[in-house]
Amino acid sequence: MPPSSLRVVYAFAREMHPKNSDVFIQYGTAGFRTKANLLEHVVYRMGLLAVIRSRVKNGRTIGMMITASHNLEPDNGVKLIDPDGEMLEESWEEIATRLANVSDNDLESTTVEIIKQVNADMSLKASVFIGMDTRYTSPRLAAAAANGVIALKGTPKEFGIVTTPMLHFCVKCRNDNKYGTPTEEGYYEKIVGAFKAICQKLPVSGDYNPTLYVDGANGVGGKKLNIIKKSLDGELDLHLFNLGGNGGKLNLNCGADFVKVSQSPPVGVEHVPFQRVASLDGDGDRIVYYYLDDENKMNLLDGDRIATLLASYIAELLKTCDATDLNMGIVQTAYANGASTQYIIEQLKLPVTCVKTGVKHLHHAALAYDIGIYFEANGHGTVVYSETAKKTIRKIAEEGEPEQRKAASLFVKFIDMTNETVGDALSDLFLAESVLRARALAAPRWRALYADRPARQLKCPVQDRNIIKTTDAERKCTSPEGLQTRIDELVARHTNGRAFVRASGTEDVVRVYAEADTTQAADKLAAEVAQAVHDLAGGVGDRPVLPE
Ligand code: NG1
Ligand code: ZN
Repeated sequence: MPPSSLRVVYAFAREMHPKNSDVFIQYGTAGFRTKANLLEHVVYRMGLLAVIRSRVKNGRTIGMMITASHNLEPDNGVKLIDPDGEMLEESWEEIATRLANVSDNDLESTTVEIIKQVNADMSLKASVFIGMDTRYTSPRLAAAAANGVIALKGTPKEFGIVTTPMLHFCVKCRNDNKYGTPTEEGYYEKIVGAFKAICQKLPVSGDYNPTLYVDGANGVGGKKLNIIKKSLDGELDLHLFNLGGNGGKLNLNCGADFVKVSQSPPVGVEHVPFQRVASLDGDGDRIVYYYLDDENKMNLLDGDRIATLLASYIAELLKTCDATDLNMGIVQTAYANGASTQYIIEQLKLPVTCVKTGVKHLHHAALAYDIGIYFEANGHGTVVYSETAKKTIRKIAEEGEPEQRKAASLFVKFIDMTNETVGDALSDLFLAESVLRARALAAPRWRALYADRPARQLKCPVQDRNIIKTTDAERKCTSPEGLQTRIDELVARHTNGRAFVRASGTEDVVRVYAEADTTQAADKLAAEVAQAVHDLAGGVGDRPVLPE
């Protein structure tokens, strides 16, 4: 396609999706995310970029998801999905940022430059899958995305309202038909089908109760569970709350992020003592569990707990299959509770890798293992299996001794139930429920596997969060000068203290995390570190901390 035909890129921009804001916007941990009214031109331009990316990948399908995940309703966002269902390759984030910020007048020439820079063959076909969450601003943004795709003569396919992980799954299936069928139904068939097959092999026993309450965060995940519920043949007795009706607001005082950060139960959910509740986030890629005890005390089961639960069960299956030469490890971030890391190393005797925040980092590190389990403490995670691991397990399921065969055939279903492309609240829910069922476990015994260290997370407003630079998987801060020394002094005053700070990739804040041996001490340490950030990193306002 000669550059002259890119005139249409400008025409669409000017007529339909003009850039009407000068606010600089950056492709961060989760793509572009900000107030929805600042995003239309950005999403249109990402439609252009998705087509270029598809052509660079020889016409393989690229995904575009319109969502701001756990953020409140006024926000929205867009992120690109690479052909294997993974997050956009990191080196393209800068290109995305450049394209999003140029003026409408420079859009055509910048597009031409990018096409040259990445060496895209514009004569190839290009395919882009577009999905969106339930926000009222999403349809308009999805239309802008489709226009971007059309402007560069790509083919958009709209999936309507889907969870983020469903779209990742569909992109992967479209490019690799062995993985599954690239539709929402194909997703249910594979993942829910595998869960039902596991239930057939594992009758309910012991303390496991198939009743599960779910907080849907008034987002898309709960809606999809409502569809799935009808096909579960009673294997799971789902009670769904916060499905978006009754005036419930997306992620407001509910959902996985609220539950994890505030360590308190969501509104809108009926509570029965010791009843397991799964709390999803707005776009269905995060899940945490919790229950209230008979004194109404919150007992959280976060991403670290899900990771350790899955890991211990997979390790047992591997042993029974006699396939322990497959190596297995867990990937966490600095936000993982210290007690979980200790439990993995000392009790599960598995290796742990610690990486920077952001699923793309966890995902890549997990691929280094035959079986890599990765979870952020906030409940975003999954399991990835190497081709060798899959082949080995399938072979044992067919040719092994009877005991091995039994374990391996459970394992095969476990693999099918996993959305390996990205953390997926629904797939994780079925994985966790399967393990609880296999182990005949109730939530209190799951929680008794180790005792969390008390922790507190805070956020601090500063003039420019980019002043904070970190190293050692974000556990040490190298800028501004003196901040790390100050943090070290504060931490040293607390028994079992640990604290770190980093700039958020999704919000204009610096995040503070602290752990200590009591809740009071963790709260105190977090507040002290926040004060240090305020003093040394250009805090704005009189208070160092914003409410979560
Ligand atoms: P930021 O805002 O960079 O901390 C948050 C989460 C990440 C990840 C992204 C994407 C925490 C502390 N951070 O990122 O883990 O999930 O959002 O949604 O939970
Ligand atoms: Zn999310």
